[in-house]
Amino acid sequence: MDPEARRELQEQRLRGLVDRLLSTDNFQGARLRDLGVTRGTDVSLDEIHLLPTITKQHLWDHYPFGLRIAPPEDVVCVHGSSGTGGRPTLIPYTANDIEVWAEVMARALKGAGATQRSTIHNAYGYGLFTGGLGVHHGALKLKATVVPMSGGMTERQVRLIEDLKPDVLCCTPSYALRLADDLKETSLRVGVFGAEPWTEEMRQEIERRLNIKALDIYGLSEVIGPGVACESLDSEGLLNIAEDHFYPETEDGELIFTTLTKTGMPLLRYRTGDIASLHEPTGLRTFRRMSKLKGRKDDMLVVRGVNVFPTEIEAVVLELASPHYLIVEDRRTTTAQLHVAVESTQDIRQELTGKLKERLGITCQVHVLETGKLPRTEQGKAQRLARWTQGQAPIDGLT
Ligand code: DLL
Repeated sequence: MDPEARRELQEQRLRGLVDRLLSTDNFQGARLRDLGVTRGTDVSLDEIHLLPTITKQHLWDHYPFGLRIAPPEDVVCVHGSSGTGGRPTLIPYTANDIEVWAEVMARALKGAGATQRSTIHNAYGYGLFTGGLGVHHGALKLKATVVPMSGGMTERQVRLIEDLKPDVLCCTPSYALRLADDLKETSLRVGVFGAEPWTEEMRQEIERRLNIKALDIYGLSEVIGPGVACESLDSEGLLNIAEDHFYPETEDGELIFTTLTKTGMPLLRYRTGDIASLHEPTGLRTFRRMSKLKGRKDDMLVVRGVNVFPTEIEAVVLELASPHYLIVEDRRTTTAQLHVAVESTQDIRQELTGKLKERLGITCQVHVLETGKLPRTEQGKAQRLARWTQGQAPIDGLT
């Protein structure tokens, strides 16, 4: 779509969204009225940054469905995430929202080279988590064949990949590596991996071990699930944002999305907590793009005044060790320490400590463990960061 026409469509949709929010007396509508906004045409895309943002805290304050604007009979399903600190976030979807989701996911899969003839092995978890069903809706829309494996039971996954010869693999990047441990030559050509942070170094490792092209997909349940943005075969390391449905902004590096077309629980300027940069389109594609995620605001570690994202540590670790690692933030005393536990058969402690110091500017305590000593993720998102505030270390071997 021509960028100018796209912008017009976005503005029209933004105004429609504001009208929908104003038609209810709930939180987002009331806030707009307080600002003197009485109808959609009072707002414009150029001035969207003047409208208030909404955060996860607001979602928790109005738990479970206080921010829903659709009548209950229009809600067709609920998704969400268990979230930080075990506080769930729940999102009600209307039939319209599912249609939007299927559309953006079909695009994402198609951009990865999937077609109606594809077999998509879907090892994202099915359930409240949006990964499994998001890919599922997109694959159906594309009329591809989807194998709804969900997560876990690796032996059976390997068997079905060998038997059904899928060309597309969808799962978390850490699980792709887990599968690579047990898979030999496969029919797979491309993987669509996301839901957790992963680096270029991790991408190279996955591509080498599975002999596929590994693409990054981004999304969050509050906005829709996977499909908010996704790399395509031609997108050169950036993720195409489905910005006809999800209008992106950044503020201090943080991504903010407005769900232009949702009707169940639409969000105006949702602060994601995710850090990335926005880029203009190039080539034949006309959507703006975003960088791979640098990290989450709340995952940023501040160690002796230095800001460190776990992804920076991952990039260094993968130069020397296997992709199974754990960062432990040791806050037992007032001077925080970072421990980095890796698996290797060689004594790489000194070299890794040196490289980490060079990249981060701080000295980390490196622990080299035997292969298999660190926990593997069979289901859900990989846990790369543990906090140690008192008592026993989160894993054996740390002092
Ligand atoms: O993780 C949706 C999803 C499923 C995306 C499958 C991609 C593939 P939530 O469980 O709500 O939704 O978690 C959303 O996960 O705010 C990011 O911090 C993180 N995240 C998602 N995708 C990526 C990615 C799904 N590609 C949160 N890279 C987001 C880094 C990601 N982090």
